[in-house]
Parts: sequence; structure tokens; C-alpha cells
Amino acid sequence: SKQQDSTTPSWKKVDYAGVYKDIAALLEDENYDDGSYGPVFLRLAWHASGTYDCKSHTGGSSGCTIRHAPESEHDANAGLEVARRRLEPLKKKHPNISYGDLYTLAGVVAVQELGGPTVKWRPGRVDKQAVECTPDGRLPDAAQGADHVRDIFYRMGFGDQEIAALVGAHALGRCHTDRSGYDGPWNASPTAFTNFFYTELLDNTWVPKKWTGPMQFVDKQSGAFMMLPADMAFKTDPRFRAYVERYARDQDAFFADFANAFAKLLELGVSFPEDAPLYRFKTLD
Ligand code: CCH
Repeated sequence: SKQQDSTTPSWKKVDYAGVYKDIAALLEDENYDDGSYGPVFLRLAWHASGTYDCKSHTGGSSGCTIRHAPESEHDANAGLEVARRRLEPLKKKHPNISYGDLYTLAGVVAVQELGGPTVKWRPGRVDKQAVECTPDGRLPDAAQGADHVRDIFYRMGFGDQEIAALVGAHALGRCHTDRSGYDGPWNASPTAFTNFFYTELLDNTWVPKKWTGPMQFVDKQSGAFMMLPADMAFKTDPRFRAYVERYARDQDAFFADFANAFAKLLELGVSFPEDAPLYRFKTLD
């Protein structure tokens, strides 16, 4: 009835399995990048969430302030309008879903449909207005090293093992000179979720790229693959490196640890309704 409709919270009126399928249908496009929007959806979910500060309990995916200026225009978020634009028709089709739920679910779909682990996910984020945008500087700076990476992720409430697992997402996608200024993919299969970030990091000799762009590394042998200065910290820092060696040897361990850390990332700072169900979505195939 009408009465029931007006008292039911909007998050309960959404068919989340249906949204999952609709997002999955948007992944492939042979004319975009390496043929998939998955990597940029994953980056959108991470940047929507990674602004969390565990001391002030501000930021995170809950209010989805990443879609508003000035946060949308922070340097770290350059290029993410590509993902937001691609997802926008789904907000029209499923008007009761919050943007925070839509963008985080897009990250889950990307990981799962590109061959990664099942990621537990809950709905119930409530969008906020532009005045609640987080300040610039909460996301990691790729030009820096281990101390900076720790400062940023400890602020979110993560430990070294979780940080080392999360950065394995750099098996997917690529850097774009017109977004971050960096250039190139991390490996030869940027649309498959694998443990290749770790194997490539350890197996190659990485040398500074000879160009006028920002300082980054390329593999000495082919020059086709890249590492950011911040990525190299996972090879040179002994505590990070111990996890990198484990994940390079054992893809199952990486998948399990990534799934936990990524589910935690997507929930940072969110107060879920008590009756929000926990979903484990099936992949399309
Ligand atoms: Fe990342 N990432 N990321 N990253 N990232 C970039 C691209 C992707 C850093 C910097 C960059 C995570 C952690 C870090 C993805 C997922 C994750 C780019 C290139 C930079 C720079 C952007 C461009 O030019 O398009 C730094 C620094 C850190 C940590 O210190 C974490 C954590 C995740 C997810 C769990 C994905 C995916 C991409 C590819 C995006 C694309 O469009 O292909």
C-alpha cells in the first residue's frame, strides 16, 4: 500500500542482485581502455571509501561525497567521472539505491566478475551533501614511500597485512597520463584479477622510466609494465615485503585476505541499519 511505501526506508526497496547484474552488464566495452570498466569502477569504490579517518569518524563511502565538488575535483580523483558517468543510468533505473551503495557495489562487481574472490557487502549507506565533502589529501600520494602509505592507511584503521593485500588491486587497470600523470599497466592482463602485482614486483628488475613525466618505474626487460614509487615500497620495506612474498606464492591467501580487507574498506565509517542483510553475490557465469 501507499502507507507502507512511505514508511519503508528506500534502501529496502532495491533489488540489489538486479543492480549487481546491471553493473556487470556495463563492464565490457571494447572501445574503452583494455576493454573493461572494471578497473575504474574498483578505483571509484576505493576512493569513495578511502577518505575515512578513524579518529574523527569522518569520510568513507557512507555519504558518497566523492560525487560532489570539491571532492570530485581533488587531484587523486581525476578520471573517476568516467566511472560515475557510466553508472549514472543505473541510479535512474534503481532510484532508491544510494550513490554510496551503488559505487561500493560497483567495486564488488568489478572484483568478482574479473575473476577475484567473493566480497561480502551490505546496503544502507545514506548520501550526504557537498558541504560534507572530505578535505583534500586523505588518499595516498603515489610519489611517496612506505612511511606515507602507512600514515594514510593506519588513519583508516588498517594494519600492514591489510595494506599489502589491498594494493594487490594494482593487478588491474592502468595509469593514464591525463588522470594521474603516470603511464601504463602493471602487467599483461589488466582485466583479470590475479596475484600478478606481487609476482611482477618480485620477478622483475624495475628501473626509472626515461621520460619527462613524473618519476615512475618500468620493467627493465620489456619496458611495457610499470610500478609507482609507492608500489616499490612493497618490495623495499621488509614488513610489507614478507606479505608480498606470501601473496606471490599463494594466490588463495591473497584472495582471502583481499576479500576481507576490501569488504572492511567499503564499510569504513558506515552505520548500517540493524536489519541490513549481508550479501554474497553470485558471479554471472
Ligand atoms: Fe591505486 N592507483 N593506488 N589502488 N588503483 C591507480 C590506479 C588504480 C595508488 C595510486 C594509484 C590502491 C592503492 C593505491 C586501483 C585500485 C587501488 C593510479 C593511476 C594511481 C596513481 C590512476 C590513473 O592514472 O588512472 C596508491 C599510491 C595506492 C596506495 O598507496 C588500492 C588500495 C586499490 C583498491 C583496493 C585500480 C583498480 C587502478 C586502475 C584504475 C584504472 O582506471 O585502470
